[in-house]
Amino acid sequence: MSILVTRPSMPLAEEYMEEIRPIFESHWMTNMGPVYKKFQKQLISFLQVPEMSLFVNGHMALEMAIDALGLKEKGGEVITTPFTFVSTIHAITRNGLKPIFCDIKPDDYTIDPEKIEALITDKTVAIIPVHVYGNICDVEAIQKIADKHGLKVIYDAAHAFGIKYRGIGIGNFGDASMFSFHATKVFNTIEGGGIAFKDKAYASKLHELKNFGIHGTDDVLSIGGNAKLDEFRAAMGICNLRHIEQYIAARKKVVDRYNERLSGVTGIRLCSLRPEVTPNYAYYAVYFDEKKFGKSRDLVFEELADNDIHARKYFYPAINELSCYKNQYPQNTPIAHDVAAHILTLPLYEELSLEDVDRICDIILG
Ligand code: T4K
Repeated sequence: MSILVTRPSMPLAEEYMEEIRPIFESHWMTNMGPVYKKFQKQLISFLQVPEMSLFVNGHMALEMAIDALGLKEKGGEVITTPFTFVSTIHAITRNGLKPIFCDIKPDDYTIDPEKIEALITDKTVAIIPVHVYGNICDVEAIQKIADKHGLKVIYDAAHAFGIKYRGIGIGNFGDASMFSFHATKVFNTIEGGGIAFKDKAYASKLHELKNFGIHGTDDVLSIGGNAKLDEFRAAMGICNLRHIEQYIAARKKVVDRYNERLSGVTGIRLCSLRPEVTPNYAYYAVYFDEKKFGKSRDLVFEELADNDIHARKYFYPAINELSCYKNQYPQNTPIAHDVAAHILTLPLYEELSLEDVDRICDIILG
């Protein structure tokens, strides 16, 4: 059987059927119904965040989080990272804002706070950092810069579900954090996403934006879209949340075995985990230094593929090399380009056996 980069965690079919049975009785399928509300409450408690608004996917959640902070109206520049999934940057540009690419740190691939201030101009309105692979950004340094310059901070926390920093849910940092609940994530609602935030006034703005701008029964306050999480997906979330500790524990076993086999190998660089972080083991990213290791990232990728094992080059190429963004925005991000050219994310999911991890490592090291 093929080994893909990931395989979604799912509850037993019977458990899901049980959870959706009330929807068949009530015929209430979407528009923030009782299952949505129950799931929202459970998520707020699990993620230890003050408030949450749930969306049809992580991308729409991020797009609307930017809009709800008034940044679309204001216009201007947003400092972000070129080492991310393209969704982060699309969310910025689809709001009419200009992404300004800041380079990343070579050890954990998150935005380098030491390089942010030089990019701030009178047009800068926000910073959108990414907790890439579940590696936590330097949240304190970023907040200090944002406070000094009066900027909003929205974290793309698509990869960071359930992570804590110093015992605090990661969704508490910045003005808002977007979590993705896509099938390929540690936690899924099939498709889905959520915004965690503190400011209660923000809740009604997000609500309007994801529900056509409707307010009450007789008026439409703003030009919103439609990005609501439906009851069936919320039910999947309730089921998966019941098992999340087990999913994360299984992923930890896989990561521990990869670490045993790959750490200390000359020419292989693994992600360094920041101290005081409770991780979620979202991705296993390996940097291959061809000169020292003897094989390039692309050769390892092909050798694995020849054995029906499909790792992924997340995130290659860097965003400012993609056709839709190339040459449009200033770019001085050599570390991001270097990492994008050398990184491979290895298969990692709850059901991946340690025998398969060994087989993957044997091919890599062979
Ligand atoms: N910000 C960041 C930093 C993100 O990484 C993402 C999403 C977002 C924002 C936006 O969040 P969402 O709007 O997606 O909630 C995948 C995912 O579609 C995407 O969610 C994810 N990041 C990105 C990193 O990866 P692809 O194009 O690589 O997906 P795909 O279809 O190739 O699937 C990956 C592997 O998973 C395949 O080998 C097959 C396996 N798979 C996939 C699906 C959908 C399954 O086994 N079952 C499945 O149902 O983008």
